[in-house]
Amino acid sequence: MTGHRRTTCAYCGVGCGLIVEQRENGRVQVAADPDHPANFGRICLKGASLGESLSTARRATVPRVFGESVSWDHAAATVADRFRATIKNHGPESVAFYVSGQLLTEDYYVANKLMKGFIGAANIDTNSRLCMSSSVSAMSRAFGSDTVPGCYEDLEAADLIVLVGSNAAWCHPVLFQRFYDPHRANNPNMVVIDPRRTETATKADLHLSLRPGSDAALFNGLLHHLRKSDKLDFQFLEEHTRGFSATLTAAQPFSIPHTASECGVPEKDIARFFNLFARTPKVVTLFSQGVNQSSSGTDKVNAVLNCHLATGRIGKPGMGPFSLTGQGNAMGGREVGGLSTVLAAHMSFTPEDCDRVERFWHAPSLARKPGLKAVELFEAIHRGEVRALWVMCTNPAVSLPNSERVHEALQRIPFLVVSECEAETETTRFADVHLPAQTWGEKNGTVTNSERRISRRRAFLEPPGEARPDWWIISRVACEMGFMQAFSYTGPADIFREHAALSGFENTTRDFDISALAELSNREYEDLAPIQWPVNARYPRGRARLFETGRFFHNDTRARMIPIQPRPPKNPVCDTFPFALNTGRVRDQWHSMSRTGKVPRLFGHTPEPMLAIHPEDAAANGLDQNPSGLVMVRSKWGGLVARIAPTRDQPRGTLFLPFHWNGRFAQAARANRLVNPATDPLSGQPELKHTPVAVTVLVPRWFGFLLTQEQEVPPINDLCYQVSVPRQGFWRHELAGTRPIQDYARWLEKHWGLRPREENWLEYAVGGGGSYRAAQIVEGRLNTCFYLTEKAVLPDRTWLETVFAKKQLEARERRSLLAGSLI
Ligand SMILES: Nc1nc2c(c(=O)[nH]1)N[C@H]1C(S)=C(S)[C@@H](COP(=O)(O)OP(=O)(O)OC[C@H]3O[C@@H](n4cnc5c(=O)[nH]c(N)nc54)[C@H](O)[C@@H]3O)O[C@H]1N2
Ligand SMILES: Nc1nc2c(c(=O)[nH]1)N[C@H]1C(S)=C(S)[C@@H](COP(=O)(O)OP(=O)(O)OC[C@H]3O[C@@H](n4cnc5c(=O)[nH]c(N)nc54)[C@H](O)[C@@H]3O)O[C@H]1N2
Ligand code: SF4
Ligand SMILES: [Mo]
Repeated sequence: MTGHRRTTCAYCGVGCGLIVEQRENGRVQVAADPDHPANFGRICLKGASLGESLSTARRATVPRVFGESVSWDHAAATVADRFRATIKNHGPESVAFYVSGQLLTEDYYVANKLMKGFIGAANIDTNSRLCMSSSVSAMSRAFGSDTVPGCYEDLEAADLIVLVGSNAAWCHPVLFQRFYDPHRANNPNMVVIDPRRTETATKADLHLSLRPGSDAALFNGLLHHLRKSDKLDFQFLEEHTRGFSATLTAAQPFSIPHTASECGVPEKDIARFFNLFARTPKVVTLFSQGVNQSSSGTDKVNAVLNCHLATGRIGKPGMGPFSLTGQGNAMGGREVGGLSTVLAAHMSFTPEDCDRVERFWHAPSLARKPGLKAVELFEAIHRGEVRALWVMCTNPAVSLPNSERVHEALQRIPFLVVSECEAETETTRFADVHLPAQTWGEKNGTVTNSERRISRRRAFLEPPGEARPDWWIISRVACEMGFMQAFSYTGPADIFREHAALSGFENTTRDFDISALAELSNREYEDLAPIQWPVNARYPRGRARLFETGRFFHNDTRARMIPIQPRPPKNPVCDTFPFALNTGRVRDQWHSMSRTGKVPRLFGHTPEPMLAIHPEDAAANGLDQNPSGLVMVRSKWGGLVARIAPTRDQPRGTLFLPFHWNGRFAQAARANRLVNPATDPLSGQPELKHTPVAVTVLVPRWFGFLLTQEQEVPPINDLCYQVSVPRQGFWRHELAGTRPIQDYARWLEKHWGLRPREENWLEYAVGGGGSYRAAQIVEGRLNTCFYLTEKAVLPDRTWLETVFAKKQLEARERRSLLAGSLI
């Protein structure tokens, strides 16, 4: 296919519209869609580089069963037989699906229907459990429904934006640009609440660097202050809420001095924030993983919602609480009911809902109670209760906490199926059956973004080999299990229509209703323009905001204020593990890097897994005296090696490590080896932002780096640190070893396939192996350079990286090579 096609971005929940153009030469150009209401022509670097991520080089192209390539018939029969046998012998609860907010709505719908309606258990959970389940629980508790009340326009209409636990400048960049423009004078006021001084915080008018985990105290304090300064909307409270007096009583002790001491923030900053909030009616509070990923995440979100309900600042232009969804279709997953704790189409496990869904699906054995939540699910595998697992579109070996234990579970489970587009991930290594999935650019369907806007993903590429869309794979297995009638879909449009019809089925009380889309023709589905739900007879063009009239989805139409008793993180720091480890994202990588890892320029920003630490903490622990910068980080759950990046942006006593790195690019730097599996009692969301750890110096025998045009090589066993990333035209390998290298040339030849014996090899070695530098120029171009030392400082990589781009080195550049910078 050549020409233009509209679609949405593969990555985050902002849900930007893109226009892809396939050129005659096979190249794909990706640009922002000027007409898409999520981004109106804006794009970020990850989105803009999607065209460079399309290589099919490492893709899965045929089904594999026990390591053998097989036909789809064989693979589907194997999966169906093993699932059927497991269910027969051990009951429906002995099987489970672990799915993903990156599936399309149609994929997700079919997976949920198969598990909850036809297998008859609710053991389908999703990586969204790790992502926004605390927000789901809190909004359900407050509103009686999992509803994001507002829309992106509210961010532009607001006078004050409060970001709680969100690094939106990096993680929701286009949304961030909608309310922050460095060239504009009248940006709304911005308050950022985050222990770290993030990129987002540097743009804020006020940054509250609060003590990790103290957000509930902060918002209790705010509620109390709103009351004291007479900013409560008593009419709204009287008419539209319940529980406010108990809630205000619980907030009573949180005076400004008390809040300041609980949060470790100066009183004057607390007062400034409280006053700004009190006097600004048009305020949007955006929240994300800094509050969700906590053992009290649900309470923290309710503490935020309380403040908006108490002031009636909800459902109106420019104001409201706003949960940021992370993955491109986390919201779509919630719509279909992809979490084990809900049923389908925003229905729960009440007898009426079960009866309704059972009739709609003609389900032979509908699940009647919630299933296992993600972290519990992997524990149930250890206990032998779950014996067959199907993982789709997620990489739990990297992304679940306490990952050594997760690896053991993946090893231990009698039958593991993985639907994955890549040929190899840390999870597929454990798979008995690997089903090759299509991915972005190949698949057709819909996604829903953070503001409830449904948009189409459209295919524009030929899938490699036998890769298939996820809805097809699941339906194929369902048919093989004997559920032909319910799963004989001919395409995603069939599934979407059914999903839309279910949302409107006997619906008098549910927020999620897209019944006006249930009759779309295939053509109309193909052309579907972005639209915000609900989309029904009353709102045929969708609806920007809910709760305008103060009516909520609890039976009595009133929202609930929830009294909050703040709780500290489950596992406190102690003498043995004195640092609080925080984990999260970097600007240019996406999760376990399966797509962003294919784009060399995305490694420019953060080429290594760096551990952020305050310089005084580094000094106090002797870490600054170690020229390699390498450290061992240990927790009760595991250990890893990383390089420190001292920065005053990181508060004392805390550390930050990105969770992206895994075995493919870095040996032993997977953050979740360390992370505790503590979860929130209501949402089951793990506390990924707080694990007590210890940090000690790691003194390798030698350390260095190798830049080479040669291809990627397998990890070398006797290294204590190896990070290998692609850069434009070469690979960058950061290395450290515990054993001395006797003969550098031989070592390079053996492990890296380099040819140091050739004439064009320049080298320089000092005294018995203390230091070694080498470079090789082939046909006038830099082909390889290698720098190793036992204790000295290595040259900066920046200049050398630029030399790789040169077709012909100048004499001065050649002379400078072994120095590592222009002399
Ligand atoms: N570049 C990039 N963008 C992404 C993703 C990606 O992988 N890469 N993933 C997407 C997904 S799935 C998600 S869920 C979103 C996540 O988006 P964000 O939630 O914005 O990202 P995180 O880096 O996980 O965490 C946000 C911040 O929470 C802070 N934090 C830690 N502890 C606390 C605390 O106790 N209180 C407060 N107030 N803050 C705290 C951290 O310091 C961090 O800066 O990003 C989406 N966008
Ligand atoms: N320590 C720590 N851990 C975290 C977090 C954190 O902040 N700290 N954040 C958590 C959060 S919020 C999230 S969302 C998770 C994300 O964690 P994961 O879900 O594990 O992340 P991804 O790397 O996006 O995994 C998606 C996988 O699906 C594959 N894939 C892509 N497209 C398709 C497709 O169409 N079909 C199929 N079948 N496969 C496909 C990709 O190649 C990739 O292997 O991580 C969580 N883990
Ligand atoms: S902001 Fe998110 S959806 Fe938009 S282009 Fe960037 S990664 Fe894609
Ligand atoms: Mo997420």
